[in-house]
Amino acid sequence: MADTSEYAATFDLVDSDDDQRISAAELGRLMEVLGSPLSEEKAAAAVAEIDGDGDGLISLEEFAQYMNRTA
Ligand SMILES: [Ca+2]
Ligand SMILES: [Ca+2]
Repeated sequence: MADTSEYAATFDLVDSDDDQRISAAELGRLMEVLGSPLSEEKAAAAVAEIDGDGDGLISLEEFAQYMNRTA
């Protein structure tokens, strides 16, 4: 089980509609804010890479696991 508390603040920042899931649209918005906009396809591909259970959305748990993997 990944330590999610470390990533909760970042996750909340990206999750702009507060449904506790990061969608491809929210990820796209984040990258735009960070100055490296993603195409819709790239955002969807990035979500698919992080999405562990295949529901098309990133949960905090999946986000933390991904961050731990890439750290
Ligand atoms: Ca959301
Ligand atoms: Ca998921």
